[in-house]
Amino acid sequence: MPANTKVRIVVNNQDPTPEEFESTDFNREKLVLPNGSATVYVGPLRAGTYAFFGDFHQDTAQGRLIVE
Ligand SMILES: [Cu+2]
Repeated sequence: MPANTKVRIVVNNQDPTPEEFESTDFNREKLVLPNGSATVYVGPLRAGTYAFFGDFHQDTAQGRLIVE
């Protein structure tokens, strides 16, 4: 995503169990219902790489947000 810009991210949960979209790097936490979606506003952020994860499935649900 672009640096120094506020961005709207839509998180889709494509299975029948709840998940929580979470990042300590950019300080967000939002429940995503089974087969549902949630809107998260992120930024403005400086250029860099920011980690996020699914709090209920941290063994596999890991991602990186690249800001440039
Ligand atoms: Cu959490």
